[in-house]
Amino acid sequence: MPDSHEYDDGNLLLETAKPKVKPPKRYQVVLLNDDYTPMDFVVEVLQRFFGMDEMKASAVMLAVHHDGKGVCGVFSREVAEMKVQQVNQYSRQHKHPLMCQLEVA
Ligand code: TYC
Repeated sequence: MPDSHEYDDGNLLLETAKPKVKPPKRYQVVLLNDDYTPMDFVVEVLQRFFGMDEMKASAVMLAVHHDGKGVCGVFSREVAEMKVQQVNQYSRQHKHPLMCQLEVA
């Protein structure tokens, strides 16, 4: 049996190609409020892991304190997962219940 391409009648068939790559999803790293983690510790976490200066970190910490949760940053999945793990591990090491989680942006 010959290959099907040998039956090619020479007509060019043009189809609209579907885009092969979608833009990568972005992931929000979200900090949750709790009643026990000291405010200073949250500010330190935001500076250490998210590169915020003290003013920005204080503003984000207070927003989380008042609203229940808040976005620390938006990253690729790999980077967001790493930040969540680092923040949660750092908080456990310091015996604070501070929780950080990942959400699709
Ligand atoms: N609510 C905490 C307190 O009053 C402070 C706090 C802010 C804790 C933000 C967690 O993600 C947080 N000490």
